[in-house]
Amino acid sequence: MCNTCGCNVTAGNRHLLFQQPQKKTVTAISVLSNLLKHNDQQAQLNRAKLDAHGILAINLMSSPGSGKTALLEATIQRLKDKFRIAVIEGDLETENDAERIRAQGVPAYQITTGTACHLDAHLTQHALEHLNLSEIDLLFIENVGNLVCPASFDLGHHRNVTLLSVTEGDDKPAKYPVMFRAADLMLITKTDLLPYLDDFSPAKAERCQRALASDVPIFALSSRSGEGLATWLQWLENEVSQHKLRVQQNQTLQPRVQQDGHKSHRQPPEIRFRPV
Ligand SMILES: Nc1nc2c(ncn2[C@@H]2O[C@H](COP(=O)(O)OP(=O)(O)O)[C@@H](O)[C@H]2O)c(=O)[nH]1
Ligand SMILES: [Mg+2]
Repeated sequence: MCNTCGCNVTAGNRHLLFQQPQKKTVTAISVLSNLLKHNDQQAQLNRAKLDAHGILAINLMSSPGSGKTALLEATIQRLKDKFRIAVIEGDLETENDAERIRAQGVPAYQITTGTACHLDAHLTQHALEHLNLSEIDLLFIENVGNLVCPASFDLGHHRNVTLLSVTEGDDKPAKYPVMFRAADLMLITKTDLLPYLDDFSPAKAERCQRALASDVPIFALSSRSGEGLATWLQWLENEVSQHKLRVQQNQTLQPRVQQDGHKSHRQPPEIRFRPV
């Protein structure tokens, strides 16, 4: 998990490490925990900025290749005349996904994290500076493909959407509970492939999600065939209008960030030394 492996240090927050007090008692874990605190503060600032512009921000999380960018392409094609959409893309390298989004005629900013396996609030802040916020209603943030770390970082967004494609196996919510517990909405994607996969059961995927005490909506869809997209688009439209009302009433919405995610993972086995 981020606080022990050190992956919560990114290009966006590395400078904060050098502002930490240099006491002898400072441990790697306390320094990394402080970074998480700084992340939360930056996330609150990001959310306040988005709210001031009436923007709803949705964080898409999943394994690499489960169809996040394809879903964004299909969504933009269908909603871009209704809402002003923009996208922040996160990958370790390349501008590929941002180019795919720009080809749909909406602005996109690509974050390349280098080695970091997730986005954080500082990287998001930097990306927000490259977008014209007064011309956006709906901002998607496509997180780095990873089923663990992205769930633990508040970016300043409002909703988490977690994708599970049918080629990944229906037990993923059981194996990666931290990620799936963070979901405000779960999407089962690539359903056009179901006829070729005899071992993926959407009902079992749903049971695994519900076993996490999660009562969030679950939609199944295919960006390729368009099947099931209408329900997702309707959910988005409701979310945008609810957020506009919230902002008018000076309220906001926090996503289900799993900061203490490591506590939900099994503890590593105790190390014992053989007697010599
Ligand atoms: N058959 C099928 N393939 C899909 C679908 N959505 C995405 N893909 C393919 O899955 C691969 C990864 O998709 P991409 O959107 O780049 O995934 P990301 O890494 O999560 O952004 C690409 O080859 C897509 O064409 C779908 O609904 N059906
Ligand atoms: Mg992508």
